Amino acid sequence: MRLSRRQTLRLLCTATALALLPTAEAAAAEEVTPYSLPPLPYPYDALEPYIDAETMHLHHDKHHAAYVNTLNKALAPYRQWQQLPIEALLTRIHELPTAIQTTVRNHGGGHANHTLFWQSMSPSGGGEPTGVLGEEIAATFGSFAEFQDQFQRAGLRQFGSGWVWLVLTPQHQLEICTTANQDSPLMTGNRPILGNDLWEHAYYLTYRNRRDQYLEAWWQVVNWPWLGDRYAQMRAL
Ligand code: MN3
Repeated sequence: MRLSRRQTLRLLCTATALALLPTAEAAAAEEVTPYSLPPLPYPYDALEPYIDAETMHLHHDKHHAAYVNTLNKALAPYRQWQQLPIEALLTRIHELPTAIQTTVRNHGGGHANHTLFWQSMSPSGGGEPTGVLGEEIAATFGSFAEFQDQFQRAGLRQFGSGWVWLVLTPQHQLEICTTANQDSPLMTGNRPILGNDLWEHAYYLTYRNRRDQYLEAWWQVVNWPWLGDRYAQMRAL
């Protein structure tokens, strides 16, 4: 069969389009999504009765996932910034293009804060910190009980959504502070050791409006051995 010039051209175009298809698919698959939702280090119901399974599902699978997705989308046109670990991105927030600063503050902050939050809890949590962290908390606040009291009162005082933190300052002092929304202590040069989520989504299903009860109960799931290791790493930086 002899093809007209027009038919040949059409065939070639179709062939070219077909040849391009796999390439386009490959490009889509290669789309860089440098930040990813870490799986929970324990089952969803592992922290009950202190934190209920439904709260954990919504908090991790919906809230945290949304922070990660929005962060990846916002950074898609900024390849050079995508290379940075999330902590470095937050530490250097003021160097970022202004177009993405707010998104990185809110959603990058949300990603980092929640990643630390999941890791700082454990079904076998509770008790008191030992080792260097235990000693430093006692030396700084007078006692572990006094530290807990100050931490809870700071968490209760924070108006609206935010976080209450135990941080290591650039002068290597332990301090309790709060941040609004999803702001990270990294944005002001502090290293977060431990943080509790003061957003209502963290406690409302079980504790309703009683943030004080949530703050009190939360100590039962705090993973002090893991935090002791984290403290050693933060001090070494
Ligand atoms: Mn939260």
